[in-house]
Amino acid sequence: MAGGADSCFLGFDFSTQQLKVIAVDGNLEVIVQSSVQFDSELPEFRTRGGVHIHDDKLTVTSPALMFVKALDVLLEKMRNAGFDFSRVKAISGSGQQHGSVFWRKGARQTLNHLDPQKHLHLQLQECFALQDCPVWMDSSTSDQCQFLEAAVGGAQRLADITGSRAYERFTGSQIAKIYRSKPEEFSETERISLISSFASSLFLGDYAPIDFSDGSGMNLMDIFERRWSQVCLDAAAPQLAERLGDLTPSAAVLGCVSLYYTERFGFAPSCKVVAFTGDNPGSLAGMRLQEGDLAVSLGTSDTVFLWIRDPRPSTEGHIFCNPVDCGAYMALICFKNGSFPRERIRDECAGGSWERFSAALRSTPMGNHGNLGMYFDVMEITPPAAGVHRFNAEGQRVSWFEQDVEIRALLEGQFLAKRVHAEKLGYKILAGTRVLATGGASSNKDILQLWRQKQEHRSPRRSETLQNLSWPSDPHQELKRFTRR
Ligand code: ADP
Ligand code: XUL
Repeated sequence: MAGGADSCFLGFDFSTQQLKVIAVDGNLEVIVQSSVQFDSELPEFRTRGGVHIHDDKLTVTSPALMFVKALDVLLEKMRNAGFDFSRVKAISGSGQQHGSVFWRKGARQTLNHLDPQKHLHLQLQECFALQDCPVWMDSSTSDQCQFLEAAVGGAQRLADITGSRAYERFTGSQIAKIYRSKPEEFSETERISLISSFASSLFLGDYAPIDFSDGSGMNLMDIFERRWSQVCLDAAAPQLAERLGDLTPSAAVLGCVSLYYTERFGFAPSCKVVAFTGDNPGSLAGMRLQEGDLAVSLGTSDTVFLWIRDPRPSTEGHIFCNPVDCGAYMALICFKNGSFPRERIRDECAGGSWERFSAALRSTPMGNHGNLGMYFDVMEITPPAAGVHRFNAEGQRVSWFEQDVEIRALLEGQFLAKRVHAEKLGYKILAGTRVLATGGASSNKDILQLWRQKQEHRSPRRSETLQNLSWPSDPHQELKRFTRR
């Protein structure tokens, strides 16, 4: 696509807590950034952290219409700030992985004929068979997971096909749950999108295909053949293939923006819509990760991922199709207790201030005098454990730490877990391994200090150098006391 300072490209991120956009020029310089925070800027949806946690504490959803309204608000913010949409050559972006949107029969017609005089959210309010989208934080589908694994011949067999054993948040089990618990809504459903393909559908004015990378997070796709796995589809729900539509490469050009955007905002009719993908695959592409690098994303969730050529799916962690190179893969481990416990402990131990939180990290030594903690505020994914677990230097369980010790224990525990689980999966973290950090908490240099070696930190947002940190001599020993697998 044409480069140069005059061209401009928009990248959107439909994430858990907010909708973000950046505009880059043809030299990849960021020229505009903006965002809409769901909780504070769209209070009518009454979310906390962008989600609704239901009474069972396991079901977690976000309103479909909130994402749509966020796009209305964001584009208007940009227009009011004088952004020239006519310069935009192409749009793409990412979405939180695994979340799903259930479009009601007739929604395609509405998407095809959007009225440029009206807000999107007013036109699409009747378009969803389910008002609330299951999102990646949901862990309510254990029964469906068991059923899916049994249907294909076990957890390892499912991983051999789809790259992962059955996970509660993966879309296949979520669809199976809706099919069984809400049969009317399911039969009213004309198309199921991931959050990413839902976002590209909004720009395209038509249903957009699911891309290979984000499609790998569903337990429904054969990641080696890059097509739906019939045995997995059949285990989830009937006539699923037609409800899911086609799959597409992650960098495919899907078409041009719909008339709605040219007429309402002045986009050029030639502005391309490139497939959206999952936020982690999007980070891999955006960080220009290379083979041998390790990426750590510190967003609402924490993830560790790397580029691999020779995938060996196992019953821990995930293998996704690589969004950049169709012959490659990415391996990923996801930790649900990322930003939320950091924010909780910041509020409890640092008066709500990241600056005081950082000062506590600076004032405590590496290794925290042997004090170690695991903070699973909600049921963790890796490992599947819950609760807060603190141990003193003698390995005895304790019920509290001094505030500064608590802050360091949280961070060291989070990073130890990343390292231990990555090594368990066979990832080699060698002296020369580059560790690249991204996500909201990567703006905090004192958090980045916690990584093990001097590493180059190269995120799209920042370019810093990580300093030394030595780890407790045997992290496996430290962790195996309280991780279940
Ligand atoms: P997501 O894309 O999942 O919505 P982001 O990658 O944008 O999340 O990260 C948002 C998170 O970044 C916030 O929830 C907040 O906890 C964290 N964050 C922002 N600034 C800091 C900071 N200075 N120190 C630590 N964490 C921070
Ligand atoms: C990855 C995962 C999370 C979401 C967060 O498997 O569940 O990282 O993508 O947005």
